[in-house]
Amino acid sequence: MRLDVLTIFPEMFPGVIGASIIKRAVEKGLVSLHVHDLRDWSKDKHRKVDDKPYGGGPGMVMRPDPFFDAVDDIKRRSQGRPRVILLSPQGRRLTQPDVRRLSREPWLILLCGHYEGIDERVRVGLADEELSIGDYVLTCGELPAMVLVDSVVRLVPGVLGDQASVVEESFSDHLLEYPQYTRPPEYRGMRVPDILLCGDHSKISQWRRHQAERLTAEKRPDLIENGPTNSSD
Ligand code: 9D3
Repeated sequence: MRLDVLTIFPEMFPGVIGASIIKRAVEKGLVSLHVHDLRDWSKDKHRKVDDKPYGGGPGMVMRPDPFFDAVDDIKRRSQGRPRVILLSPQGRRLTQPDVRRLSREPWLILLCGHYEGIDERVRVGLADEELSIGDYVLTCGELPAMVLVDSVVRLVPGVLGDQASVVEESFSDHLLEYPQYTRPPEYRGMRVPDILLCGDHSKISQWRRHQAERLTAEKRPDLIENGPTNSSD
């Protein structure tokens, strides 16, 4: 899978990319990830990519042409059709089914916007879809782009060492996970449940299933009522 990110803050990415499973995926050649500075496509001598809003009002708006020119240039460098995704608070909320779908795409281009807003023509004429990562306000689309990259890259075949865990996840994602324990058997007065030490694997499976159901009902009743995604998606 190829991923291109268009941003005015390219320096935000290397830390996240270099310190995670994403780095291994890139090193294994499973994913190629290219972060581009949108200002490289500015025609202005000060590398400006925004301007005053038509019709007046406060703040600035990101111009459409650097986005369109950048996507044109990036497309020309590779063959195939990329899926262009605009990260925006107005987008549909990203869920695991979207992540799964996007992980099957050969090529994604991610467009990061800003609090000041983006010229509407980017949404209408350039983006194939518009996604948000949740109902809270951030200062920019760069963190959401990293969230999307992280969630999608981990599902690219071969990226996770243990593919069984991904399969299992797709069967059980309407439930939270059961509680996990490791040594020591007692810590600060808190004991590991005896059943996990008894060695009876069918009993242990039963207990884990029951705990998963109990924890989900307690912490995320919405998952039981609506299935893996919220009904509003
Ligand atoms: C002035 C009105 N604002 C809408 C609430 C505009 C605005 C705020 C914040 C425009 C962009 C942003 C920056 N956030 C994103 O670009 C963004 C985002 C987010 O803030 N929350 C959740 N998902 C996303 S995806 C991109």
